[in-house]
Amino acid sequence: MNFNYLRNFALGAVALCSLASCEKDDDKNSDPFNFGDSKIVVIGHKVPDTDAVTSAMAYAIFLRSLGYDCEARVAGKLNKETTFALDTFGLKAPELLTSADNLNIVIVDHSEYAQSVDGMRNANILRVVDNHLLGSMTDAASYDTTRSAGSTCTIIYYDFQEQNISINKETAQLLLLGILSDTGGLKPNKSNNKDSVAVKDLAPIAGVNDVAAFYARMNEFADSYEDMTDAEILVSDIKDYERAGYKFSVANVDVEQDEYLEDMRNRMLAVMPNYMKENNLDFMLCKIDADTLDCSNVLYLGENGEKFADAAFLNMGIEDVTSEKKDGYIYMTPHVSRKIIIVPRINDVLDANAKE
Ligand SMILES: [Mn+2]
Repeated sequence: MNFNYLRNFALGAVALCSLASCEKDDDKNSDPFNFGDSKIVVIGHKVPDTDAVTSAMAYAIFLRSLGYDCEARVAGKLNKETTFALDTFGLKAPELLTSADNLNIVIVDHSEYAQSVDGMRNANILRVVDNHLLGSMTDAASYDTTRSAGSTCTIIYYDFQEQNISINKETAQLLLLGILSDTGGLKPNKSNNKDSVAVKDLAPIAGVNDVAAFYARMNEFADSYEDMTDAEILVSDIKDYERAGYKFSVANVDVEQDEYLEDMRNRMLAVMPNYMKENNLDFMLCKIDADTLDCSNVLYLGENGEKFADAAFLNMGIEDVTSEKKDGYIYMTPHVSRKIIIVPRINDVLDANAKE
């Protein structure tokens, strides 16, 4: 398909017809992103969570609606929550992509090369669609990373609105899953009004009558570490970063009950050294959240890990968040978000202690 032709045709159509009579279809067939006519792969981060998977699937549908040759892929094995969620709606998971070498890529739900599949530095990154702080992918052709939203699926919901593309049942299901997963079922500290508006609109299209009950069922699978080793639990929701010359990772682990906290701290501390060594990290953090107590325990390991964690998370001066040094970890309450609190604050400390 010749996109320049289509775009010029659409522009001509807009110029020729009056504002009142112009059909929306002309705009729909235009090419708002100039991605050309080569095949595009949409993909989220390694250790994919639900948002990383469903945002890739939904954005592939979005780009196909705009006329692109496009498919979604995943960067790793799906977790239990995502598997349950897709199965519930009878949706087929995308295939695994092992190398992005020389491919035309749209990145969703991350902007760190350290979190991408191998070969991403040799890919042609057309666009980054993400709701996290901008990471090391500073050389993409275009970005949609500045909207504050609780999930990448929320951003994509508004993309559909802005392009006047109607959202079908499958797309609504995908977007709803990503939003609910990333915002913990629209928790106030993980979401905003944009997410709530999207969920309210999407739920009926997706065929979900009771959103709270639906999320509760999803969350049972998210919290389940059944049949997993401690090393598998540690990496079940881990993210790798490179900043100011440092390589580090931040793991995220949940326990259902407060009395499991001490046990989980000891189990993660036992498996963290191996992960650090295998991945050549300078240091690593592991945040363990307990739902019932509404707290986060931040473990640290590696050279300067304790020093950096102390600088980042003690005396934070954030209203409504208290932190305290305990024996071998930092205790914070209420529980904090890796995206909103942990990574931005540790980045600031690393910038102030840059290796270069
Ligand atoms: Mn994600």
